[in-house]
Amino acid sequence: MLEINKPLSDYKKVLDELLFGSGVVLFKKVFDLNKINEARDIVNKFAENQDQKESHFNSEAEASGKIHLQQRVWNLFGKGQVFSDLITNDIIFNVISKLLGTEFFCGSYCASRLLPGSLGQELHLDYPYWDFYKSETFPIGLNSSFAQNCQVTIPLDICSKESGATAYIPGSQKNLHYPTQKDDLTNKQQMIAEPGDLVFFNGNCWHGASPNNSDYQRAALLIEFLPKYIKPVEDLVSYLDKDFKDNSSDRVRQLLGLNYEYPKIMDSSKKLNNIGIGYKTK
Ligand SMILES: O=C(O)CCC(=O)C(=O)O
Ligand SMILES: [Fe+2]
Repeated sequence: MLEINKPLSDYKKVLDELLFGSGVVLFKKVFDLNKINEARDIVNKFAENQDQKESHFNSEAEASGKIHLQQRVWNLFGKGQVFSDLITNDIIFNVISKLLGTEFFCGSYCASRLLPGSLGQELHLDYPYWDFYKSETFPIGLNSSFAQNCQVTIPLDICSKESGATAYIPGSQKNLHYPTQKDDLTNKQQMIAEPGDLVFFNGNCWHGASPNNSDYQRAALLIEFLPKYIKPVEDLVSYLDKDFKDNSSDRVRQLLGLNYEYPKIMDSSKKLNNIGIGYKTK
């Protein structure tokens, strides 16, 4: 992990680290702690008052009855102005503009809160999509020769070895494939960081929440950034009525993207654990 402690004018080494190095870059002391604490209070309030929300790669936690210790707060843009303030930070815009092009989008903005005793996730990648283990559903020849996405983590609590800082396998983004128990996972590191810091990582890099063995919570904001070309040119779906959608063939539904559940309002999902191959529970 490359650590940056002072303001940068040249981002080349950051881009190189994300693409060809460890895949992870940490910027120290970026955010005002008042803003971070404001975001933390809102995240905690939602996490404590809402039903358990959809989470991912948590088959181990689900199988052992501990999934309620791995909480999500989704759709953060609508949950307080502070979330717009944090995500529009200059360093974020500088790095992502260079990596993905200046007209990039946000594809997901949520919080991941690990309570003491939570088990963590199976190692996975977030992009080209988190179900990349269904390899037959992706294009032949897909590789990691260019940046397809970038993930950002903004710690709201101390992300330490004990409290479940996100684990990652340095350099795993370079040879694009979904990790399984057959891969060498011995060089596992963690994205150790504190409130106020800002972490970038390549979405092709294998990673996952670690167990929280501390006696305090570990919450972090998780952001997915995407290049603008992921948007279809024509909105083919809004124009069609329910009758057409209900009565169209499976192939037509596939062509309209109706057989794939994204983009979806995660806040309304009734699933508790979605996605993942569950190799820890097999
Ligand atoms: O909470 C974390 O440490 C990581 C979460 C993550 O990678 C995910 O849900 O895709
Ligand atoms: Fe992830």
